[in-house]
Amino acid sequence: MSSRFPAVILILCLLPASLNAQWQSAGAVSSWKKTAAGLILQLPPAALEIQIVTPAVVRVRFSPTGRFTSDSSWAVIGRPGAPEFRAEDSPTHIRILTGDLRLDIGKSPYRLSVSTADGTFLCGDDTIRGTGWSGSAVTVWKRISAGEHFYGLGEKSNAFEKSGSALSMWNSDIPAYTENTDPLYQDIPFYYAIRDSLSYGVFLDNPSFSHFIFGKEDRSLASFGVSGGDLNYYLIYGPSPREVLRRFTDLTGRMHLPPLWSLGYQQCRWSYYPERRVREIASTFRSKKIPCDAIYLDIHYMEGYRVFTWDTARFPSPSAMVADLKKDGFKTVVIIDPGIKADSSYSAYRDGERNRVFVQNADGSEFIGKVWPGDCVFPDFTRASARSWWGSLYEGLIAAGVRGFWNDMNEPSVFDGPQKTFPLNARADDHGIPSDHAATHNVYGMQMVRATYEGVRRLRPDERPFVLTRANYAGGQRYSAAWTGDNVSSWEHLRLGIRICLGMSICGQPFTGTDIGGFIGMPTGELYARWLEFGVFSPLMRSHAEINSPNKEPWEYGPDFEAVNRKTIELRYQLLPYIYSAFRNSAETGDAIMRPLVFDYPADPRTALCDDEFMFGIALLAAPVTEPGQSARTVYLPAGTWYDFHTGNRTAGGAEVTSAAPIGRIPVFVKAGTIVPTQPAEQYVGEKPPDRITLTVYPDRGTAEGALYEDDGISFDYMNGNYAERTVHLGSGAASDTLALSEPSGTYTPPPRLLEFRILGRDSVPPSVRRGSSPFRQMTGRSAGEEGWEFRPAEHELILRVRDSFRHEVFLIGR
Ligand code: MIG
Repeated sequence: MSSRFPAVILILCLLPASLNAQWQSAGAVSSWKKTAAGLILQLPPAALEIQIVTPAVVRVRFSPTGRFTSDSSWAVIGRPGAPEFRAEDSPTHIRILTGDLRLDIGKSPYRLSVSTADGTFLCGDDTIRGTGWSGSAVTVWKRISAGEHFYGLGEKSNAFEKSGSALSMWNSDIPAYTENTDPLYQDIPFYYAIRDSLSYGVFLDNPSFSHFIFGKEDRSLASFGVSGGDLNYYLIYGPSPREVLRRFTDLTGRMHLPPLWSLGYQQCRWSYYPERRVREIASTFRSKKIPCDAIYLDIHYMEGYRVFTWDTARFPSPSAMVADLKKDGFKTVVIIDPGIKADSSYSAYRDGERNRVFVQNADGSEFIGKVWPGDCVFPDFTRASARSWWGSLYEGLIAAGVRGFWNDMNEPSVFDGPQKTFPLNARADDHGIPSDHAATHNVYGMQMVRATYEGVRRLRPDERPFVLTRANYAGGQRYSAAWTGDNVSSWEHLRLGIRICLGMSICGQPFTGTDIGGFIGMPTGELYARWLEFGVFSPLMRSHAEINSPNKEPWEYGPDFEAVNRKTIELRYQLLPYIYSAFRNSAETGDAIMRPLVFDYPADPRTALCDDEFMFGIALLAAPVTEPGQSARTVYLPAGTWYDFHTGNRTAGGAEVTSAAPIGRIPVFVKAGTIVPTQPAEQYVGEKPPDRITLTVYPDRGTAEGALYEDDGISFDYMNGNYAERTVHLGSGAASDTLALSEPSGTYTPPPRLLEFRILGRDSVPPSVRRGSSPFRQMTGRSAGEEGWEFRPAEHELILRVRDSFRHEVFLIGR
C-alpha cells in the first residue's frame, strides 16, 4: 500500500521538474485588456485571466503557455452573469473594484493583492515568488497574515488546523489510514483562511494532482499548485466562514434533500449473506426493538462480483426478500463498484463493449485492471454517453425494490499496476475535449456517483435517490453522501472520524459519516457505544465491519451495552425532526450541518484548534467522548448561554465546563435562543406518524427562535412547494411573553398530532396563559393528549400542549 504514494508523487511532481529543471516566475504584464467578465493579461509566455464572478468571488486563471486549457468545470455549476466592476490603470498597478473587494494587480512583475472594499488586506502573492511554473506544474505563493489559520481541504486526517502541513489531492484507496496518511479517498481542493472575524476561501478547481502547503516550506507563505493544466482558482470572500461556504456552494451546488429514511440508523457489514442472514439481522433489530432503517448488501450478493447481478444461490429471490424487508421498514442498499468483469458471457460487459463506454489506454486499446471480479474494464465516467449507459444499468435493481446505492472503489482503485489506479495517460474526456486520466483522476468517483444519481433519478423519478460514495470531488455533494473509508476499531480513529467529517462538511459536503465501530478490527463494547453516540450527531449514521471481523451489530456487546445502544439509536430518532430541518437548511443554503466551533465563533481564539467538539445544526453543540474509561468530559463552550441537553440546566459559556458522560450519554449543549424539535422514538422512519412533536424552547434573555421543516420525506414534491415549514418565536414583552408559531409555508399537511412546547428556564408559575384571545386551560397532573398548560417547578419548565391546527398560534404568557 505505502509504496504507491512515492510512485504517484514521483511521477506527478518530479517529472515536470526533470523536463525543465528551473522554475520560471511570472514576470511583467506586456499588455492587458478589459473583458465583460474581468481582465486578460499577457505575461509572455504566460497569460492570466481575472474574472469577477460576483462582487465577493474572483476567479484567477493562469496558463504558463499563454493558452488556457478548457474553460469547463466538473465542480462549478453556478456562474452568475458578469457583475459590474471598475478597473483603474496606473503606471505600476491595475486596480479592480468589485464593490466588496479591491484587487491590486502589480504590473512588473505581475502580483495579485486582494483587500476588502474598505482596504483591509485579505491575501496577496508573495512579492518574490509570485506565480511560477516548471514544465506543466504551476504554483502560486501567498503571504500568510499574522494570526491566520487554515482549515478545510475536505477529507484530511491530519491536524485540523492546517498551518505547518503539506497536503495533496489524489483520490486514493488507503485502508487503515492514519493521522499521517495523505491523500485519502476523496479530495476537495478548497480551504479557508480565517483570522479573527475575517475569512476567505480558496478553491483550486483542477482535478489533477495538486498540492497545498501552509507555512511548511516557508513559515510566511502558503502555496498551492497543480501538476498540469491551468492554475484555476477562486478567491471567495466572507467575511464569515458561513458566508464563504454559502458562496462556495453557490458555485459548486448543494445536496438535494435525501430521503428521510437515510437519516435513520443504517446497518452494514462486508457482507451479510445469504438471504437467511439478512433476514435474521432485520428480525433481530425488530425483536430487540433497536431502531434501524437500512440494511446493506456488500460484494457477496453478486454473481462472482459482477455488478448488477445477484448470486442466485445466496439470494434466490431478491425481489421477495427486499419486499419482505420493506414490510418490516427496512430499505435495502447495495454496493456497486466501477469494475466490470471482462467476461464475454456477462451482459453488462458485452453491452458496454458494444457502446464503447470503457476506459481506453493511450493507444486506443481497452484498459484492463484487476479488482474483485478479476480482470475488469471500467466505464469512462468522464464521458456523458458512458454515464447515461451506466445510469440505465440500475433498472433491474430498482425493479427489485432496492432503495439505495453504495458506490465503492471509485478513486478509482485497481489492485494491480504501479499506481493502483488507471494509467495516467489513459484516455478521458473533458466535456468533449480529449483529455487523460492524470487530468481527470480526482473526478472519476464524482462522475460515477453523478451517473448513478442521474440514472436512479431517471428510473424512479418519484423518489429521491440515496447514493453513498467513497471517492468524490468538489461539488460531489450534488449526487451523493460520503463516508470516510476503511477506518480502524480504535479510539484514535473515533477521534479522527470527527475531524475528517468536519473537514468535508465545511467544504460543501454536508452528508458525511464514519464506519461506526471501526471497519477493521473489533471494538470493545465501550468503544462501540461511544462511537454510536458520535453517530447520533453524524449526518450519516451507519455501522460497518470488514470481512472476517467478528459480528459488530449493536447487540453484540452484552445486555448492558445492548440497552445503552438501543437508547443511543432511539435518541437519533427522537432528534429526526431537528436533523431533517438541518438538512433542509443545508440543502437550501449550503450551510454545513456539522461545524467546527471556529466556523460559528471565528473571533474566539479558543476555537481555533478545537476539533473534538462541534456544532450540529443551528442549536446543538456535541462533544463526543473519545477516550476509554471516562465518566465525564471537559467541553469548551463559546461565549453566550448554553443549556445542558440532558438536564436543561443553564451554563455560562466562554469557559470550559465538565459534563457528566457516563456511557450512553454524550455531552450535548443547546445554544440559548434556539428551539429544538423532537418526536418520540420509532423503529424506523414512517413506522407510524408521530403522535406528538415537541418543541423545546431554550430562551436567551427571554427570546428564542427556531424552525420546523416537514414534507413527505421521499418525493421531490417539496421542490414544488409541497412542504410545511414553520417558525417558532418566543418574545418577551412588558406584561407577558409571547410564543408564536407561524402558519406553515408550503402546501404539505402532516398527519394530525399534538404539539408540545417546553419552555425552559422559567422560574415561576405564570399568573395566566392565553391562547390567542381566549384563556388557556391549566392542566392538573399529566394528562397527555389534552390541551392546556402546566408548570413544572423542579424542571423550571412551562409546558403548553395543543392539537396541531396547522395554523398560526399565539400564546400570551402572563408575568
Ligand atoms: O477492497 O466491498 O471501503 O466499505 O466493505 C475492499 C468491500 C472493498 C472497501 C470499502 C468497504 C467495503 C469493501 N471495499
